[in-house]
Amino acid sequence: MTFTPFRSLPAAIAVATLALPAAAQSWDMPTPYGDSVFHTQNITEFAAAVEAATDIDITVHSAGSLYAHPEIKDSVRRGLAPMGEVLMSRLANEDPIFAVDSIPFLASSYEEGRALWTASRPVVEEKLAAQGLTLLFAVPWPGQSIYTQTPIESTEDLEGASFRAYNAATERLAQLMGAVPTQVETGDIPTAFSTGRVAAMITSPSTGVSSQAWDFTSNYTDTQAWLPKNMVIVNTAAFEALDEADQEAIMRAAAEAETRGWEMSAAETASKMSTLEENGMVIAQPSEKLSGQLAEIGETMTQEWLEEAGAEGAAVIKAFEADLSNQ
Ligand code: PCA
Repeated sequence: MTFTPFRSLPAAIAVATLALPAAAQSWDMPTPYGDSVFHTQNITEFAAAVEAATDIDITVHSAGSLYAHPEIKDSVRRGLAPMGEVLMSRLANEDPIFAVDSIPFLASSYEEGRALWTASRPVVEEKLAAQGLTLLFAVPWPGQSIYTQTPIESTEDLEGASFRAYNAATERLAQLMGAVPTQVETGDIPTAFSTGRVAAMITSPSTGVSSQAWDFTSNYTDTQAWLPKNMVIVNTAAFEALDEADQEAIMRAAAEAETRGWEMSAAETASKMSTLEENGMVIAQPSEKLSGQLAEIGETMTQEWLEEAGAEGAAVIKAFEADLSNQ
C-alpha cells in the first residue's frame, strides 16, 4: 500500500489552511446606545481604526440590538461578544467603585471628571481584570440636568413624581428628592413619558436630544451635576490570544478614542443644549434653593458611597482631591 499522508482531500485542505496567515476575525461589539449618540460615533471610529491596523473586523451593534444593556458585560465576560460598551455605574451592584462617577457634584466639570478618572482608573481596571475583562477606554456623558414638564423651583416640585432612573445612583437621587424612581433604558424614554410611566428625568443634553425630550418635557434645569462614563471593555482571553502587534494597535486606537471622546463630550454640552432650545425647551439655571438642596443630596450620597466603598474608596477620593489641588 502506498503511503498517503491524508486520508481525504478535505483533511489535506484543512491542514494546508492552518499554514496560511490568520484569516480576518469578526468581532461583535454591542452597545446600549443608538447610532446618533456621540459615544456610538466614537466607538465606530475606534472600530474603523482597529480594522485598519489589524485583521479584526468589528461590527458595532447599537441600541441594545445584540444584547440588552444588563447583559452586555456578562456577554463580554463569557466571550459571547469579545468587546462591548456599558455605562460604568451600571456595575455598582458588583462594586461601589464603578459608581464613583455618578455622585452628584463630586466631580461635575470636565477637569474634575478627568482627575476623578485618573484617580479611579487603576482600581476599575483591577476589578475588571478579576473578571477576565480588560478596560480599553472610558468617555463621559455631558453633565446631568433635570427635564420636567413644568418649571421647578425646588425638590418639592418633584415630590411624588415618577422619575426616570438609569442606575442605582439616579434611583437614590430620586428617592432623596422625594420622587419615585423607575429604571428606563435610553431607547425606551419616549414611550415611558408618553405612557405616563415617568414624568421627569435627569440626563445629559445628548440623551435629551437623542430621545427628543421636547416631545414630552418643556423645561431643562441646567444642573450639570455629574459626568457618568461609558466604558469599553474586551474579553482578556480574546485580547491575549491576539499577537502583540494587534494588541498594541488596539491599545493605541483605544487611547485615541478616549482623547477624542472626551473632546466630543465637552463640545456636546453647549451644542445639544442649543438643540433643546431650538426645539422649544425652556432652559433655566437652578434656583438657589434647588442648588442648595442638590448640594446637600450630593453630600449625603458622597458619605453613603464612602461608607460602602471603605478604604479603597477613601484612597480614590484622596488621590482625586490631591490631583485637583495640584492643578
Ligand atoms: N445618558 C445615559 C446615561 C447618562 C446620559 O447622559 C442615560 O440617560 O441613560
